[in-house]
Amino acid sequence: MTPTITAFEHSPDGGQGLARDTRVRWAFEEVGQPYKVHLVSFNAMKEPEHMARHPFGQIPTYEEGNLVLFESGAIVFHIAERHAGLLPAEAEARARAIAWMFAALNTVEPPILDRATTWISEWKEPWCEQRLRLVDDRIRDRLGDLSTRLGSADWLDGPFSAGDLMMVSVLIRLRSSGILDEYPNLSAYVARGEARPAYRRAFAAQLAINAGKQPA
Ligand SMILES: N[C@@H](CCC(=O)N[C@@H](CS)C(=O)NCC(=O)O)C(=O)O
Repeated sequence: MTPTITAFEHSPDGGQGLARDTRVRWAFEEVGQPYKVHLVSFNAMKEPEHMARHPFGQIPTYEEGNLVLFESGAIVFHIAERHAGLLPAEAEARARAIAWMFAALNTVEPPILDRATTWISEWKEPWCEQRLRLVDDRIRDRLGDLSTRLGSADWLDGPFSAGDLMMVSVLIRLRSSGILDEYPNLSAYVARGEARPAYRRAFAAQLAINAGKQPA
């Protein structure tokens, strides 16, 4: 059965690939699993039909038969568990790749999201600039350590894995801030992820929707 995911009918980023369906599309593309997309408007996301799929009224979701999942991390993990290509077969390497997925979502993404929230919701506040500086310091703490750990390696732990897919997806959100440029090896890491044919197909598919084109 072909899984169906949900995505924004009109993404607030206009197709820069920041909406979290992109990471799910990327995982599908890496493992060669075709998928369908059900587009939802902001209003429809808060209607009972979608709230039954996603308790917080967000995208992305994943449906396959009776299975309904939400949370991009859980969805990518599910795809990676079901198909070869995103998690190593060897048990300890697999556990480490999963740890990197959690690190991306739980340790690196939070201050990056804080930055977005500050820009979007708090820009009128007199303390916005001060808060932004503090948030950027917290981001730099994480990126500094991540940069040290990555060193000159291509990927975080051996071959490309779901851990890298998630980490690159999270770091991409920093592009417009310029902070990533302070860490050349992380910029190169993100560029390597974006250069993967699977990422390019995923990006193009979500861009086509946001540019008003029919998906290929
Ligand atoms: N932790 C969730 C976050 C989901 C999320 O924030 N989705 C955004 C799009 S990227 C959304 O639906 N925003 C609209 C809203 O929250 O109303 C995940 O990783 O899936």
